[in-house]
Amino acid sequence: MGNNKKYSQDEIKLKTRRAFLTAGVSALLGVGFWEWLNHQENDQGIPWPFRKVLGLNEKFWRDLYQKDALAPQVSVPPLKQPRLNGDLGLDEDWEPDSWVLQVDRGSLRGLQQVSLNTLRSLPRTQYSTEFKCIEGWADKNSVAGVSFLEFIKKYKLGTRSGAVADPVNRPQDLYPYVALETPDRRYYVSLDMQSMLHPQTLLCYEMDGVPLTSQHGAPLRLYIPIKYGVKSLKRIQRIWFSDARPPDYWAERGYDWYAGL
Ligand SMILES: Nc1nc2c(c(=O)[nH]1)N[C@H]1C(S)=C(S)[C@@H](COP(=O)(O)O)O[C@H]1N2
Ligand SMILES: [Mo]
Repeated sequence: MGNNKKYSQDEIKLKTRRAFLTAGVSALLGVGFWEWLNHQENDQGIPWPFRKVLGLNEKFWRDLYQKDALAPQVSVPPLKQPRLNGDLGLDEDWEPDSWVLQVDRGSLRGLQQVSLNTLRSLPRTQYSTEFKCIEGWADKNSVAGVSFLEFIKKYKLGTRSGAVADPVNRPQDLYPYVALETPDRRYYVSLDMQSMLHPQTLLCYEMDGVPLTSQHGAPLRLYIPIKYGVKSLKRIQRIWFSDARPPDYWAERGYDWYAGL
C-alpha cells in the first residue's frame, strides 16, 4: 500500500466535528455574519470564507486519498441499464466517421489525435464498481476502457519534457492538472493529475456490456470512481494539461472542485 498519511477513525470524527463546529458558529453569528459575508470579495464566485472551508476539505480528502486504494468491486446484474444524469454538452451528436480524440501535447508540441478504433486497440481495463452523484444517488456499473495512465504513457502525454510519464521517479515532470471538454465546450471539467493516474480512471467506451450510448457520452467518456459523478465527463472531445487549474463547470457554480469520495 502507499505511504500516504492515513487518518484514524477518531481523527476523521474530530475533523468532521470541527467542520460542524465551524458551521455552528457561523449560524450563531447569524444575520450580521451573512451581511458581512456577502460583502467579502469573491474568489471564483464564492465568498472567500467559504472558499477557505472548501480548501480545507480539499486538503482533508487529498490526505485521505491513497493512490493504491481501489474503489471496491461490486457485482452488476446482467443487462442492467446505467442510470442517466446530466446532459450538458450532449446536444450535438458525434460524427462516427470523423470523431477523433484531440489531446494538446503542451509546450507547443501540437495535437495528438487518436481515433476510437485505436483507443479500443489499447490495453483494456474493465471492472465493476459503484458510481456516486452529488445529488445523493449511487449506481453500480460495469465499465471498460483504457486507463488514463496507460493512455498518456503510450503517447508520451502529460509531461513537460515530452518523455514517458513516470509518476514514481519523476512526478515533477507531470503537469499537475488535466482538463476535459465536450465538442461544443458547454461542459468542461478539470482534475488533479494524481487522481487521473489512479489505476481505475478510464477513458471509457463501454458501460454495462454495450458500447456507450449517446446519452451516456458516446463515443468516449471519463469514468473516475474515486470522484463524484460530476467529474466523469461524457463525450470527451478535447483534453489538455496545465500548470494552473483549468476551468470547471460545477466548481464555477460553487461546488467543491476536488469532488473526492
Ligand atoms: N457532458 C456531460 N458529462 C457529464 C454530465 C453532463 O451534464 N454533461 N453530468 C455529470 C454528472 S453530474 C453525472 S452524475 C454523470 C452521470 O453519468 P451517467 O448519465 O452515465 O449516469 O455524468 C457526468 N458527466
Ligand atoms: Mo451528478
